[in-house]
Amino acid sequence: MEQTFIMIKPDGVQRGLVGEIIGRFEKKGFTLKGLKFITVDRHFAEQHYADLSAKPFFNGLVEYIISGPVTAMVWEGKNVVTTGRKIIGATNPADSAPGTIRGDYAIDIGRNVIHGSDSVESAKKEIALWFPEGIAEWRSSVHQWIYE
Ligand code: YYY
Ligand code: MG
Repeated sequence: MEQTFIMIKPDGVQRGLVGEIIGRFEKKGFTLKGLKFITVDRHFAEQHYADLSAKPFFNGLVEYIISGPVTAMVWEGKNVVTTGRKIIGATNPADSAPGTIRGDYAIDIGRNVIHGSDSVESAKKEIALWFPEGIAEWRSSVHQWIYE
């Protein structure tokens, strides 16, 4: 089954949005497979955002991500990468639809509350980076009530 990497950024943690955000993924029917609450260092944040290292906002982005603890998660389910991105909303909260996490809880692009992998390939890379120890092996007992 497909997996994605979701991270509640330091602003989402500071603003008390962890429970709300986890609830949205849980209620959708996705399965939580990994979760940790950690502050990452500069080198780690630069690795996570390596693809964006040439962008003018890269340094500010790294400063933001290391500014406090984040909630790192692995969620599993059919099409969870694409659907997770829809739940999160557009990168710039000014363009995120109401009902999405960024549309409901964010205003500035540099404080957009949450990260979600943009493809199955980057999800695999990000899960390996953030959860080198591996993730939980379990199957929800409501699986048959979510999938036909
Ligand atoms: O995947 P997503 O988070 O929606 O956007 P990315 O293009 O991967 O950029 C990562 C991160 O960088 C974004 O969530 C906010 C920040 N950022 C920015 O501060 N300014 C931009 N013009 C573009 C992105
Ligand atoms: Mg991205």
